[in-house]
Amino acid sequence: MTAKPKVWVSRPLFPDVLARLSEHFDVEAEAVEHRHTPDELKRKLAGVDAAVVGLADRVDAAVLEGNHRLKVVANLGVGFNNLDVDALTRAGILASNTPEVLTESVADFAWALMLAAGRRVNAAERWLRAGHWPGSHMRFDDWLGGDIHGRTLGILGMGRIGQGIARRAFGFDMRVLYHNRSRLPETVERECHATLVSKDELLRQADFLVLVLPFTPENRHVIGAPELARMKRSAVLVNVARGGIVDDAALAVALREGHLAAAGLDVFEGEPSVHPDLMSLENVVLSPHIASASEETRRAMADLAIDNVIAAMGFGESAGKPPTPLNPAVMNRW
Ligand code: 8YV
Repeated sequence: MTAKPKVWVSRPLFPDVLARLSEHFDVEAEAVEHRHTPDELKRKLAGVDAAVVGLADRVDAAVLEGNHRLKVVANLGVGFNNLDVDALTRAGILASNTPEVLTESVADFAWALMLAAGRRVNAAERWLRAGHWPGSHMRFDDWLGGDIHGRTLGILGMGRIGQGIARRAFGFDMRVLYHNRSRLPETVERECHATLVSKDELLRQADFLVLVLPFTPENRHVIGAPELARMKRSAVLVNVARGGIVDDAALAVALREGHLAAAGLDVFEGEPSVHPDLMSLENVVLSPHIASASEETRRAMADLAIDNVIAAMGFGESAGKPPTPLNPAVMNRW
């Protein structure tokens, strides 16, 4: 009997998903979350035919150097700024990501951050849990947030997730503005009740500004001190995209000095570390990059990642046809 091809899974996954992978592969799955150094990653990838990786694994030319065995790298995420797709393509390695399956859950979570930051849910809960309510003589005008309904929602980056966030705004009777590289088809604009404006206009008019851009070198610090200065002092900023899109130090200054009312952040520059100034502010809601973390969605992401591995490696019903490849043409060279 010929040996099964080998797959390395860089982070713990659902056991039943791993079991499905084991039907075709010899699977080595990390049992605990661990950030691999480039050297560790290089060693792990050197001994396998396919890998399932996460955003903490930076797969670049240096890591791939001298690797003549690896065929597939499946990313557990729609964003793939951790993959150097050009380097993977040059090496003849198929890359895949997990689009679509997480769109609605991330849109839900953007709303969770908007609502929590806008209405000060987390700060109020911290105060209550600390036992301050009894005997506090809470005033009628304590804990005031800003309304969400009837306000202007601005979306920077109007891909699938941005559109999901926009569609939800209808129920809150909000006006929706967006800025994007290109204008959406009119039918989609109508469905989202969204109007294209310049970035400057978006910054000036948004009461809630939600960032859903992919992380590219051009998008680094798209929101920094100059942009924050153009926003309303009553505005709330929400980031469910990537940390480097916002200058976290500048954001902390704006929040502390009242140039911005509040923020809701799921992603951070240099995560899992979070800028200490953000950690100490009351008017920011912080979550550890969990926008896609619903039971259904994380399962769908894991399933999709391994479907790519199984199909690309020539197994299962879709053999030879991975569902969400980033560089499918490499397969013609196999
Ligand atoms: C993460 C994400 O992949 O899909 C993305 O781009 O950022 C997330 O869904 C997820 O948190 C796993 O780390």
